[in-house]
Amino acid sequence: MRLPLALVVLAAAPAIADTSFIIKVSNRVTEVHPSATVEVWAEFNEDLFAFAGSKFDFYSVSDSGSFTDPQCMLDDPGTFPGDVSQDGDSVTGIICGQLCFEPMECFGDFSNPVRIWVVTWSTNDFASRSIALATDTSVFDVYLSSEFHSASFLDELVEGSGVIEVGCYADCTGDETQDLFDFLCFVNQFNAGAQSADCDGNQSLDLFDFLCFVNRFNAGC
Ligand SMILES: [Ca+2]
Ligand SMILES: [Ca+2]
Repeated sequence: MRLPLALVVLAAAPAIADTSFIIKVSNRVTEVHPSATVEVWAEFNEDLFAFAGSKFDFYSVSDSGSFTDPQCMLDDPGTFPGDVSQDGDSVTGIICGQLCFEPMECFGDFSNPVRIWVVTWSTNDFASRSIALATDTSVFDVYLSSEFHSASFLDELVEGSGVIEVGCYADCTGDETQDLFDFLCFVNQFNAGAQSADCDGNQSLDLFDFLCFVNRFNAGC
């Protein structure tokens, strides 16, 4: 049986990736690791050439921590890392982009997804909670081809969302109880080489981190 042409074309079409912001959080925030690095990545349809630029605001739903040191990771003189609000809960007016004009050389980062912005979030309140993160975007442009024609993809953009987990270090599972599963959680992180397993904060993972975790567990949350 022959399929109608339209169906054949549909079946052969490649999957279209989301045009979206992705938010990555480096670690759970605890008294041992009181800050986390938060990254915003831009992802777009793989048929397109490169990320061109964006203007957005960045929010957390919390008044118990704050952002510092925002940085646009794209190396272009037209970029602006944003203004941290007085309460530290948001960064507004972020502009990150990479400009290319023919016939100039273009020295942009043409990765997809591409890391475009980084900020540090920290607190001195380690009560167990989840901090919601979100982008609010007014410009999102992508280069269509290597000839550097860009177009807005704001209508297709999926805004970024993420979560910072905060809690007591010894409650590794974050369920607000201390039990055997917290030891298993720590061992898993240790075996995975996670920064969060560096209990004594000396930038290496060894037996002393186990002893440190046992001490913190015994001290309680
Ligand atoms: Ca627990
Ligand atoms: Ca260590």
